[in-house]
Amino acid sequence: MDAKRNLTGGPLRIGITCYPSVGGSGVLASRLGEELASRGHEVHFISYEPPFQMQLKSAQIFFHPVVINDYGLFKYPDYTLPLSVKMAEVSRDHKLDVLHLHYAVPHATAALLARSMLPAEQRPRVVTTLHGTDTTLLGRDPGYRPAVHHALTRSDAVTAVSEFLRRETQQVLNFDGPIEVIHNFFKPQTPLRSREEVRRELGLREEMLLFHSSNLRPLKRIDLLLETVARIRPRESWKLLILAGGDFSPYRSEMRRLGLEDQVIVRENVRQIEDYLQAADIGLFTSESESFCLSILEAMCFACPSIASEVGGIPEVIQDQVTGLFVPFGDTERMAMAAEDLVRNPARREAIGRAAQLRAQTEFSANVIVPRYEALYHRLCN
Ligand code: GMT
Repeated sequence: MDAKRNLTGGPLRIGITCYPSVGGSGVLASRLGEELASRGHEVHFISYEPPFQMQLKSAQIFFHPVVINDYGLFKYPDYTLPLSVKMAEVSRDHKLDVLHLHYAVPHATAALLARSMLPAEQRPRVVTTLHGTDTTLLGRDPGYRPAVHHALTRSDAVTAVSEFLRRETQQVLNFDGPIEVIHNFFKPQTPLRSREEVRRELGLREEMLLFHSSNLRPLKRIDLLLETVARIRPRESWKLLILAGGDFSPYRSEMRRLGLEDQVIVRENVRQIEDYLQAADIGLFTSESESFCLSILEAMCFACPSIASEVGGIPEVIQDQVTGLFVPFGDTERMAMAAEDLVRNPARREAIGRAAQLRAQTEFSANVIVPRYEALYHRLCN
């Protein structure tokens, strides 16, 4: 390692690659970049477009676009190779200390290739963060599994966003290298509108606002979410707001079939989620698999208690009956009963909401989590 870079606790030059589209990993990576920049590090995002929620306001944050050429020669356009070339270029030109990749494939794969394009003294350390799909989906696909395993084995450090995901990765990929668990964090921005203004926009009077946000992937089980709310009585007591990262139209027919057109409000691809989070009273999450569920944490930050299926890493985020409520996966009747109970019982709802907010602030705040990444980078660079 280059002597100049042998920094102990000083500012670093960090490259970050994530999926820039709507999704927890992109939110986490962009907010991590902002936090690192505010702590004096130089941050270089490398991707095909700027991350969804990234603020390019800081002089310490740079964005390097990856240009994808659709050569007729290729049946499918290739992203991994131009990404690796850009990573090598940025590492060399900006003397990166660390490349932090969110997702092993293709991001860590590209970083490893980039590193091998560079002379030894210009090679950054490679940190790979697992968010879920690398293990739970691609890790089970024989067409990807060896590539995921290779990316993890050759990374200088691997982190996972939950204990659950660490264990799954060890089992599914038979990976026996170290994996450091660093939970997700969320630092809410100040809402731009008041709770009353948002409730007015949503057409609410006295109703409780039930809340769900996700990218609507099939594993979020929007079918179960709609089935749950269809059971909640009385209907006049609530409305459901869905913040959809993506197109909600495939679910409209099911919504109509359940007679929920007047009960469900959908907002797609919202950037200022804090406006809506502050207006939410109860979160509902029906996923069949979830390595962490950043959306629950986002709700917790606004003292909104969530009812969630007890799957994956969710029990690391909320504790049943204390900072949230669990129901067995798929039990829409139990979830509906739990929601009715919270709708009827404001004192209990507020107590769980306040405990959730306190846990978010003490366990999953930027001040707790970001120094863990900084310590990891410094350990690798020294
Ligand atoms: O949830 C998704 O489908 C998207 C995915 C992502 O890449 O954003 O989410 C994963 O990463 C989030 C951030 O670490 C976690 O909060 C989600 O639980 C995880 N999703 C799954 O494991 C299904």
